[in-house]
Amino acid sequence: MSCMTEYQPPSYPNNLLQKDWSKRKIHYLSERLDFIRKVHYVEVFPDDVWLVTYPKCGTTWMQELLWLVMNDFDFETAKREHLEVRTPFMEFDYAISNDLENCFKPIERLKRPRLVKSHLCLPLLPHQIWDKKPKLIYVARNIKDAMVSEYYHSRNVGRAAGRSLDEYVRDEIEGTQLHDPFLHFTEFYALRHEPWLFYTSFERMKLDLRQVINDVCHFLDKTIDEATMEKMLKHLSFEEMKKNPKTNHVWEFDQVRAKKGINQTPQEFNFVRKGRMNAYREELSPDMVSKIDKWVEENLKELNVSLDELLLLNDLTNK
Ligand code: PPS
Repeated sequence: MSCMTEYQPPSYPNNLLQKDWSKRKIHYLSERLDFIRKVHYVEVFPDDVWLVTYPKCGTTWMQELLWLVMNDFDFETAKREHLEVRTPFMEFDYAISNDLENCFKPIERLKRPRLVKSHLCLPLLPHQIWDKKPKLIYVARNIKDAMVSEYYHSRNVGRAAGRSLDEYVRDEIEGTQLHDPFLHFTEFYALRHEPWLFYTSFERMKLDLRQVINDVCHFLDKTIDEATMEKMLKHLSFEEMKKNPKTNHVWEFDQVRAKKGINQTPQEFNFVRKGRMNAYREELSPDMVSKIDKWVEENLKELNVSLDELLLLNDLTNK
């Protein structure tokens, strides 16, 4: 398992959230501290669009949606080029190359307006995000489904090392720095009414994708006609994305496997895997479900928010 260490960035988003940031524990991979220091100073443009999520919360789904909305619904290019090349994951290049000099080149080379993906929590993002306030989309998901999804992802890159799903999740709960995933969600949730930020959830996308597409178009000042909406709904459907080689992170996984010396693609490999809400119930043992429930409940109680609120399921009329 990767080793996390406590880390303090050079400055905090004091202008966004008023809280005692000195007490906010932040953890990052100990072997990547030089990288995370450099992220703080990454240049951000006012016309950027940033997609930020905790891992396995529906990033890829929203990424494809956003890229299409931002690129005049160019389905042809979307079907021709890998998603992660069209809209890079900021932390990816360094994880593969360990090259501090060039690791931001994939986002620097992008034609503006850029669409950038990141899994970093609010205070670890480039500080120009909170100064320039580019458009930012945040997608939350039930942490239980995200953890199960992460397990299968880890297996694909040789990280789960013979552990069962229950064992993996138990290790995550015990090893995760308490609050980390919850603070990731709650800090963006607290900003959900900011005009430059669009906060949604995997669950909202599952329940009403059409509405989310409409909301995103509105947020990005774009229009969509009914025929294009129908094409979007089909292209973004689970069935289509599952069989689309350009939305299954084939390009990224090939590099990860090459770096780790994994020669074979696992037979069951498919990044777009199950795509369901609450599927964790069928996969985890009842004991493990109650253990996670307790963990979630304790954390959210301290943070004074419910899971339904974080997933925007408490009030389906609330944007
Ligand atoms: S990552 O690696 O953090 O970027 O992963 P991320 O893209 O955030 O999350 C992967 C999960 O999203 C599901 N997915 C979808 N669900 C429904 N419909 C569509 N079109 C879709 N595309 C991706 C994917 O299957 C992963 O969830 P699980 O639960 O593993 O199926």
